Amino acid sequence: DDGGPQPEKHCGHGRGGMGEEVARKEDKRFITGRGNYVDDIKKPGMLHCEIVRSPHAHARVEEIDGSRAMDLDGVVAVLTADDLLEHDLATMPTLMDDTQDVLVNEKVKFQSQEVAAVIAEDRYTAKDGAEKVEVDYEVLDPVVDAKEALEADAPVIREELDDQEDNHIFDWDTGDKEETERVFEEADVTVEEQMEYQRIHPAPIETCGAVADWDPGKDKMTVHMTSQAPHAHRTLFSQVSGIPEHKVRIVSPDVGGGFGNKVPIYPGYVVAAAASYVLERPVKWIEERSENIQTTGFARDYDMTGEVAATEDGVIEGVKVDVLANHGAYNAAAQPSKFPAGFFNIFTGSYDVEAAYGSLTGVYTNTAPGGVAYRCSFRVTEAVYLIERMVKVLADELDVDPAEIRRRNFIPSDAFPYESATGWNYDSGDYEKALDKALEMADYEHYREEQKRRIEEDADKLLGIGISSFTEIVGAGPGKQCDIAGIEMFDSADLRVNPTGNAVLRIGVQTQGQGHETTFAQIVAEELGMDVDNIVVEHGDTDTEPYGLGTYGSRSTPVAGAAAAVAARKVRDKAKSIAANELEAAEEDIEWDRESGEFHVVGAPDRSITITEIAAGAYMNHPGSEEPGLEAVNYYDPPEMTYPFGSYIVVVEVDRETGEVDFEKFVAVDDCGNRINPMIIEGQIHGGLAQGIATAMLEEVTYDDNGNVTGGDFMNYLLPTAHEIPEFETGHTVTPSPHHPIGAKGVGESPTVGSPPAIVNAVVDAMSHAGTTHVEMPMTPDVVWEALDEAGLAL
Ligand code: PCD
Repeated sequence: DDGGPQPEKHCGHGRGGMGEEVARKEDKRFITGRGNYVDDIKKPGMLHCEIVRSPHAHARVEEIDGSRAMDLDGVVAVLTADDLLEHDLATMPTLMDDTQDVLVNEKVKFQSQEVAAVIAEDRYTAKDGAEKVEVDYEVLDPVVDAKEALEADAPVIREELDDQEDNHIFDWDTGDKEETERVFEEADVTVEEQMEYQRIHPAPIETCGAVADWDPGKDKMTVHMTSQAPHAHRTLFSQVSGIPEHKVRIVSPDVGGGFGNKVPIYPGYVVAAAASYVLERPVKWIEERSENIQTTGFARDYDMTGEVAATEDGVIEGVKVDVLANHGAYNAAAQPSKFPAGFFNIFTGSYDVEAAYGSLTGVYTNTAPGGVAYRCSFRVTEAVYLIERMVKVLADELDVDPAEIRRRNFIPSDAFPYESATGWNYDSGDYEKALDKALEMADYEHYREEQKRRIEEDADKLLGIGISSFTEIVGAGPGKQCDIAGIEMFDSADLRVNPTGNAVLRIGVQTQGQGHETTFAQIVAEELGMDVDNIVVEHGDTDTEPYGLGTYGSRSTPVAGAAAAVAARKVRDKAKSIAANELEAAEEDIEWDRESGEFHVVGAPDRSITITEIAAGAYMNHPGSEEPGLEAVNYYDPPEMTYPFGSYIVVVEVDRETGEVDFEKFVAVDDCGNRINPMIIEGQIHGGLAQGIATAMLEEVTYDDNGNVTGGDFMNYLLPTAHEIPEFETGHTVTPSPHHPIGAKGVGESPTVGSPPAIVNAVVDAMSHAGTTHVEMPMTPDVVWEALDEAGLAL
């Protein structure tokens, strides 16, 4: 082998391989209105499903009367838990081994929970019908706050579970407690800060939905659904329904954003499938916006306390964290089953820390279930926020520049592969290089001067500079470490080259807008010397694609991307023997040249042959020593995860009169190893930064004491618009992953993971001269003004 593509040297063989800014193949259909989303699917005889939801957060269901709904012309059925019980479908497993009601059996546990379903000839009638379903409730006291849920007199939410006498779900810890305590006792300095990562919601443009179609002629269930993990969903569907897996087909067509929201299975999908099975007609269920925000997987909701022990020079020796995690009414977090706190373990970040200890308690509350990885590799976002905030807290305590304190603590670039204090193996990194680049791009020294000047002049607008030098962990597996409901987290690619020299690549992951139809074709183009236009990428249909675990945790490039490269290399190997046959040379004498993409005889570059000619040979003149055809499959179990990183620098102006925050400068330097498509990466960074700004400045799902969702629609759950988003200046460094076949790491999540602490650090930095150590997200003007007021800075 030629050792794979080299960093940044592979640009421009001109065939659309690694490093080329190939225009997105999928955009032609998206921008001409030819996308095919679940709600675009219409089937003959299709019925519509509307879900009746509880107005109460905690209540016993006494009686459900669907008769007035049934009287409506066009209503075909009203389904309740009793109907589902007949088919053993009243409950479903969550991804964390809990059991959730599909339709409420006895007790409602959060507001807007699914109580009944109305099936009708059209959507309007279904909705009218849902309003006519009468439900008698015995209203119970709810508890929505995680701390209150643990108090002795709190109502017990999950009393139906054996041995469940309170709202406590689990305790988890990691690291070396004694050693960490020792380090803290002996340290020169310790700092502590409590901070909340508020409940937020992925809120993709397209809400969740499904079209379920039971075919009694074939005994086959086809479900078109908004799925980030079609194969895993097929297996779970089969297990829950009892329909054999080869008679279940899940199709995830075009998906309008996932962001972790479409990893779990929700009751609506199951109801649609059950209704289709019972009524023997296709049934469509499409969520409304508020249903999506109020009931489907939320993210974060961690109440965290961080502590750091350091020398007086600011060398970090120990990190301690303690978390209270609100999981909602069911434990339905979407993460590898062996990690109840996801990848929160990566809380020592980019720093070489001697001792670390983390503990976490998960609790039930009367709120929607969740804990999905919203643009986050399973809770690493919370961990990154905590450590990057704590580094700033320490820097202020010691009066050391926040850039300088990071430099003193970075894991040195020659220390990789590096094992962290909590036992994780970082593959590669060069943190100082990324920070230096960001500092230069941000004109850091200039803004520090300007900041001083404004303080001295008692200016109305303060300046704050925030840094985040984050490390992420993406690309789950390995399978032995990471599984979903027991299925190991590998991924797959199946590459078939046609006689005329073009190819179809089928992959186990699903795209929700990331551009896989382009980037995965680029991987094959690079590895086979084929033109990118000659490769079509298919995904999202379990009847034709190889089994894969889905797209989340930025795992597509690290895992399925590796599978695509390996499959292409297998094809290349076989191509050599065909080339030998065609060129009448010995196979050992055939060499593949990455630059030209051609196969030639060693020492005779003019005796060469292209992949197109080889494809013809494979079908029209195959060597007797080989099977005809030219294809390969690879199931890739990664040896490790990949650890992308970056440094973000945010400069903000804080208005002392209004509490308003303006972005002056926003610099993002990312390192995702070898880059497949720089333009797509740039788009990923922009989108992710917008979501990071949303988290830091605007978004929060809130509840009142009665359990009413008060942040459950776009009037109250504030998404940023173009108006709130500043210009971004992006840069990159390239530190390849040593274990990935093409040296790539994931990148899609980095900006959302890395940016909130940079933004909060910037706002805190504007006030730290007056003693402010923390400001809670979302930093709306009133929150910022309060902080200014407390520091004596408000005007
Ligand atoms: N890349 C390149 N290069 C490199 C890396 C990467 O080029 N080195 C590219 C790829 O290929 C793609 C992208 O970029 O295309 C991304 O990638 P990644 O990182 O691997 O990732 P993925 O797996 O593919 O995806 C996932 C992600 C996530 S996770 C999220 S959230 C988000 C992101 O992605 N989502 C979304 N992004 C996006 N975009 C869009 N448009 N949409 C969406 O939805 Mo989770 O966990 O689920 O929460």
